[in-house]
Amino acid sequence: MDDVTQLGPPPPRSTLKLEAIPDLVHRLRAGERRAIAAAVTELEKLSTSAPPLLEALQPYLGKALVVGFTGPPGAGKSTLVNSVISHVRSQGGTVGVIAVDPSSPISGGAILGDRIRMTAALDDDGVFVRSLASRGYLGGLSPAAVRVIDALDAAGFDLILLETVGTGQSEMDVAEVADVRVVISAPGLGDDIQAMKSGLLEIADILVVNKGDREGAELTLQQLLGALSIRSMRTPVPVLKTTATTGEGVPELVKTMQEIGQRGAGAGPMARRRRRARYLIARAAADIVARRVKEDSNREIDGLSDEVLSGRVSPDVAARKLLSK
Ligand SMILES: Nc1nc2c(ncn2[C@@H]2O[C@H](COP(=O)(O)OP(=O)(O)OP(=O)(O)O)[C@@H](O)[C@H]2O)c(=O)[nH]1
Ligand SMILES: [Mg+2]
Repeated sequence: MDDVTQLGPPPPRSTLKLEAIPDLVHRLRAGERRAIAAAVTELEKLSTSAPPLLEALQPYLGKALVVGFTGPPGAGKSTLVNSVISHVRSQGGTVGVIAVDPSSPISGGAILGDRIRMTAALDDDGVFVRSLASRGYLGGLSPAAVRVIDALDAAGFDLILLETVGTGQSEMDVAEVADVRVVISAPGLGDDIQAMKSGLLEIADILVVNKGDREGAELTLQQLLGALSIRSMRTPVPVLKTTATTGEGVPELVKTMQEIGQRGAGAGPMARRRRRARYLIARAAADIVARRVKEDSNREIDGLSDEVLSGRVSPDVAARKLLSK
């Protein structure tokens, strides 16, 4: 078996000693902020202590509902996250937030952390926010986000929100691991329905038209409903209108998120844990294959390449041959 850790760059050394992991997990489970922050840091950087730490967290996973908030830059995702936090907190629930590549330069949207700070939620033990920059994570951004989800889940947060800009593949990947996917649009984003066509519509469990206070919100809503009816989606996707700045429509959004999270074959703690584990396995497997293919002196790949070049086998068949080894 290939060992993933031997194929890539060496993992960053950790100051967290193996013997200290049980205590860290104990304190994290008790909701101690510093312990949660320390665990998240180890996991996002995939330090040498990350694998044993992840293993120690496994028995405690599956409680949190993971909801992805995806949409074009400037749609109001961070503002909506903020608004959802306020609502869930008012009901006594706790919220963890992972913002992936926050604040695109295009929209000039504030960094999520700043928005939360504005509401003083950072002083609230029921809320934990971590932003992941788009670079600097060993093994990729999405697996880093998945590991951070595990830490927040084990720490007992009821709801984990993942904010991603719905433009790149890694963001779409992150959506894959969410239990519920909320796709957010807004009027006045220019070609917003067009932006929705880049696969976003297909992954949505809930569609939100935010900036409901703006002119054109109703039109955007109608356009989305039109686009949905053309696509004959498997199950009808709820389309909701919100105004993130005032909180209007947010209680309905949260209720719908919870309902969708609780029904269907993909619901329940085991299904949630399995979804994340499957994703990590698929990513690790893809990385192993990609690295093998890139190796310069790989006779097997050279042989297969020659066969593909000569037209004897298709790239697809060559890939299958490679995987069956
Ligand atoms: N009028 C109005 N403005 C809103 C609403 N929601 C968000 N905004 C504003 O829209 C701008 C962008 O909001 P963000 O929450 O940063 O949007 P985002 O989708 O997180 O943006 P990126 O993270 O950059 O992709 C900010 O100026 C918000 O104040 C809303 O419901 N109504
Ligand atoms: Mg944002």
